[in-house]
Amino acid sequence: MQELGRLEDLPEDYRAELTAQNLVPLWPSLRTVLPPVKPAIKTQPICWPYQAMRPLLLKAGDLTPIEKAERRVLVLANPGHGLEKMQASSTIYLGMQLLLPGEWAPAHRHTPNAVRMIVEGSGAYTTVGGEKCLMERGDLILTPTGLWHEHGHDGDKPVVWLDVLDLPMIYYMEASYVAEGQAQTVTDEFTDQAYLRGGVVPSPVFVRSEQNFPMLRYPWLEVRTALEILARVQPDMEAVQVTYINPETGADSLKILGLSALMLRPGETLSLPTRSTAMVFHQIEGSACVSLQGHQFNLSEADTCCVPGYTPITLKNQSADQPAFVFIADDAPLQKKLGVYEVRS
Ligand code: GTQ
Repeated sequence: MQELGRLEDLPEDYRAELTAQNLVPLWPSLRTVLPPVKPAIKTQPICWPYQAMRPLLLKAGDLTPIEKAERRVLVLANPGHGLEKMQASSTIYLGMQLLLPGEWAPAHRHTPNAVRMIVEGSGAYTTVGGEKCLMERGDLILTPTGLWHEHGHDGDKPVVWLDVLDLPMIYYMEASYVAEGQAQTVTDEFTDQAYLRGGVVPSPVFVRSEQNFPMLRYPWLEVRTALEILARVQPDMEAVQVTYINPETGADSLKILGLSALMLRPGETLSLPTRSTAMVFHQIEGSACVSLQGHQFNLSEADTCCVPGYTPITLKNQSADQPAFVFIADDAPLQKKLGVYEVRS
């Protein structure tokens, strides 16, 4: 590639004149904003082992009452972006949230979309748009843009979940804000049950609901069963993986974040092609080894890691006789809508 003129090649008085007019010459920075072949990537491969995080999160429970936190969260920040940016990748935010028995995280709604992957404990619930969603290990609960949500806990042990938000994306768009609200009246519970059988959806006789988000809770036991059946009935499948979708439309459940669950069969090694999206892996059950150029993360249950895009990734089940289950989040729906999603062989 042709070497381009540098800033220093320009006379100082000319540069000063440009600056005074809020003008910038493109060519000294052209190769920075349009690097050859592959983007410049800030997202570093990082792992957050749960057993290292957990005592610090519980300590936050001692140090900061819920009233002083609103959401008691330790953010899984990628140093490649700068910790203060609170980003796991360019578009994805990750946080570990703690709710203690009897605590209540008050209702609010915001423009970023959130999902929760329940990590530990039981008896907590989150109410999203009037629907009370129970939180059990491995459940995935959506909190789409604009819906009121609050978290409560009737159990007797701490509850912890992983928050995945498209906050960095919405913040970058200068569209991120929150509104405070009143405690919601619960109008629905268990509506996810209406969609649990694949291939059929409810057909209302008079009006079809225009609801964008018909399913808010994806119970882990059902998803796990779907994966086990898939492994049995389609033994030649290259990956035993299911996508969390909107059951009314078949599209991704959210517009920016892509969400899926992967089962690694006992002893299985799965090589993923090089993709343009960064990815987050969270170990739901079993243990898996995530490897990429120069890095290897051994994920035990409840561990979380992120890997950059444009890098081939290999996942290996560490056990020869037990399946391993991994939750995966990326921004493929966003990249596909924008036309920049790529798979390279
Ligand atoms: O639970 O509503 O990790 O508003 C960050 C922002 C969680 C939440 C986060 C939030 C929430």
